[in-house]
Amino acid sequence: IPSPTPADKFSFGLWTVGWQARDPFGDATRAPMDPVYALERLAAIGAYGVNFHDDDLIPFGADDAVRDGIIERFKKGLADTGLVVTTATTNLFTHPVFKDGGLTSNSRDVRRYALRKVMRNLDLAAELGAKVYVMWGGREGAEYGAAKDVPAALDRYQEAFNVLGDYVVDRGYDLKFAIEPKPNEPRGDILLPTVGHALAFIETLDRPELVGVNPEIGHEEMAGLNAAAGYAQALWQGKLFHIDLNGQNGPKYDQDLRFGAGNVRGAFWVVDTLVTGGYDGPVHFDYKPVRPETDAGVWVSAKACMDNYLILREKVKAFRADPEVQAALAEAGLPDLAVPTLEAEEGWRGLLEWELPDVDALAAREVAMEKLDQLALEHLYGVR
Ligand code: 3MF
Ligand code: MG
Ligand code: MG
Ligand code: MG
Repeated sequence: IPSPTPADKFSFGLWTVGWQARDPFGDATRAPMDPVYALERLAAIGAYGVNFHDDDLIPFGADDAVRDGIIERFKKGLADTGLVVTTATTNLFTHPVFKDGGLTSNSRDVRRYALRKVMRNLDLAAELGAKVYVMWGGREGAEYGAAKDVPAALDRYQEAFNVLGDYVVDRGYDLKFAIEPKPNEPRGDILLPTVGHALAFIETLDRPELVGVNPEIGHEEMAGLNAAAGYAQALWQGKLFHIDLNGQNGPKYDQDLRFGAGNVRGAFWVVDTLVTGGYDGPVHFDYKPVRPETDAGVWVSAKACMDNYLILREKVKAFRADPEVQAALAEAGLPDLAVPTLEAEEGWRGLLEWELPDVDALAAREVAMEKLDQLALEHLYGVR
């Protein structure tokens, strides 16, 4: 396998490699990670970019002098390592003030405070050159039906995106937003639970062009969905502004396994979708090195995320270039799907002139779908 290089545009959140592995049942197994150490280790394994929640870099409540010192030191780390800040995001989920949500909390003061927290970190994101601002609403939801008025909460969510859109435009920031859907966890049910919900919501905003999606493989699979299909529709709508790649084994808690672990077939089709669809943004991993690992295992897993992407990228390219695959695609009717159903100018009137086909013959037509999928599996299994 080729080694990861910055040209591959791999990026990691500070919260991924820096996760201390605290879970609902157990304390941290790893020490806090110095963000500059993270930059050095990421650069050493061939990463291109980094991203962070405000509180990943600057501890919640730090005073201005501390904050400025941390930012200066981080900037120096970026300059020394050549890493790029690709995106940034806001932590609106850890502090108890956000126990009932941030932008959609029932408390108006919490909502106003949450907006200020986002605005403050948008300033830093712009200063550090991030191009995308991720919005994951982990606490925007509820456990019980009556506890959240969903239409009212969506009104407030919409209001928040409209105000934040005004903010980046008025400030002249070159930033777009990417909504990250997730069905549940930490809330029992989260607003904008899937890519589809988010895409529909975006069209209701004042500036829909400023907002896209950041689908995470595991989050779609938690909802029992085919992640690749979500990425494909987001690309089709021009809304795939960012990606969170990781591994998941079906609908259960958010596993955040390293990319390539978990649903391997799903990962193959995600990479196929990204490569075939021409996605050219950062290839970002949002995963958690498993709790038993020490620092050594953290860096093994980070490198493995990139290696697995490169392995799968080679495999999907070989799959698409294989003459047997191309023949099977033709047999399965894929070229025909690319042809518009009606002739130009034909319209429904022209369609009425069309002589109806032999339906029984059409029903009996050959398809090569089993053959096609077996070819994909053989590429994935490494026997082709
Ligand atoms: C949670 C997530 C988040 C988001 C992040 C935005 C803590 O399941 O996936 O990570 O990715 O908040 O980038
Ligand atoms: Mg996740
Ligand atoms: Mg996560
Ligand atoms: Mg994520």
